[in-house]
Amino acid sequence: SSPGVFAAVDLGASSGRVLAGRVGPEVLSVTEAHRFVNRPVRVGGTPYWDVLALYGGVLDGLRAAGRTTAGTPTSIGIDAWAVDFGLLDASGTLLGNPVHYRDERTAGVPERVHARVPAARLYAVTGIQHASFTTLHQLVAAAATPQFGPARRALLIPDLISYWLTGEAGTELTNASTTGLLDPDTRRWSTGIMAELDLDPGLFAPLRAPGAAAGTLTDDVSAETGLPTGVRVTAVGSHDTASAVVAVPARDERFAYISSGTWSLVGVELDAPVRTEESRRANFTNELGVDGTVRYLRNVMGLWLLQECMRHWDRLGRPRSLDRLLDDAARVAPLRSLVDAGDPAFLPPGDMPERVAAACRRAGEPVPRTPGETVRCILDSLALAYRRAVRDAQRLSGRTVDVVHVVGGGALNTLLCQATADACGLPVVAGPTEAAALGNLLVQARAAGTVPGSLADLRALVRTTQPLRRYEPRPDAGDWARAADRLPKRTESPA
Ligand code: ADP
Ligand code: LRH
Repeated sequence: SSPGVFAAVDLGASSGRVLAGRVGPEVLSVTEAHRFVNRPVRVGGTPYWDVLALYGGVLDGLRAAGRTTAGTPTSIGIDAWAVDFGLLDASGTLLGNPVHYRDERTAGVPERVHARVPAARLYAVTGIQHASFTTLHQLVAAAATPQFGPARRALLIPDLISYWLTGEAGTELTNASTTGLLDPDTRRWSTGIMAELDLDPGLFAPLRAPGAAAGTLTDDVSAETGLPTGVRVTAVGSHDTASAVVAVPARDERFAYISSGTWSLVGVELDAPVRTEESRRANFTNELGVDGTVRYLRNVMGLWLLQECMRHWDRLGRPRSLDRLLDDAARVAPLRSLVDAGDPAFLPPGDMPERVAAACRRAGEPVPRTPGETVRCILDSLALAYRRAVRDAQRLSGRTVDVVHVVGGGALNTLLCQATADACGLPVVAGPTEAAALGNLLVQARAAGTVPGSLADLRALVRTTQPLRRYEPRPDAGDWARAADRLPKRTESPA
């Protein structure tokens, strides 16, 4: 078959992009049609996603995608960050801006939820990590607000964009798994858990799997973007991490991945969920992947720590470029100061340099005095958290790995990639950077029949067409095992 043309919309927590791609046997050529910032807006103390600005960026991107040399896309796929949703009334109108998962409206909610459904039972049914921000906790918080009265539908972010493009509502499966309300065995809603928490299963649109048809562009969208009305929207792994894992260029199953962006999602790919008590206490999550896979992973705080430091220095009127900060950090002695990069204290927005300093003080670590020292502390602490997650994933799942794949924007951070190889004692293969968009394109292409095959075949296509960089672990790069003992062990999830 000859290559097909597809557009991928990938909305990350820090930026959105639309890529146009030609995909066929031995062909995976992509052009970035449009990139735009994703800047959450704080109103009255609540951080919101500016979802109309994002949708505007999607329309601009689709218009641009139609004009690249790749040709007119026949299908569009949408992926975005997980857990968040918009509420719609009976007429399909959005009821207010989606609230950012970093909002503190869920404070105290997990405790209330666990009083009704114990944490151990939730994990036994859904296999989903304990986190303040899961959709389950957000919905329980939202249900207590007046806005919820007229709400008839909750659409996850990529499903909301898809709805606006096509007029058809659905809930894509990989992202549905992040709600904490899905049973990964049946791949259906856990209506039992929903009933125990007074959540109406009818709030969610019908489930659809990656590869399924999700509608065609409305006349209005066609006029806005200049794309033909016949252009399809295809469900992809609409959870950005699910799409990113599709595009991990692994040769076989013995790999760990780090999907490295605002978050670092660190884990392995399995055929079945692991829901042991040990796994629950280690706060590993079982999110659904494409083709019946399970993404068994831990959320590590990620480059958010660095983004939020940069935002703080900007606010102070002392902006620093990423390149300069990474150069400065490279000159600081390795393993100087370490913090627990999974500490929920780092979750909300705020003065991150001070929060990092405070964590160092608490742990008896040298307190960073300069931006370079702060950034070095963040990168070393992330690498140490990756080491722990890669080791824990293997121990808890029984899967052995011999390589760590780093995908996403963080794959461009050479200092972090080398530290990751050193910390894990394993080779790191870095790239592709736009893994989520590539995984999105590949699943569309397969649904359209322009590339055949299994997940392994799709990965081979990424491996043979995309630039990758390899880092070997250096035996003399510091004592990471001893470093791991410097930090107190935190219990990851509630009893
Ligand atoms: P998200 O999808 O969560 O918005 P991305 O995958 O786009 O995140 O990754 C964004 C991050 O990638 C940035 O915060 C930055 O730390 C890192 N990054 C991007 N470009 C570079 C670069 N040239 N060098 C080092 N790091 C980079
Ligand atoms: C990464 C991501 C991650 C989720 C978080 C909310 O963008 O989707 O997989 O845990 O955002």
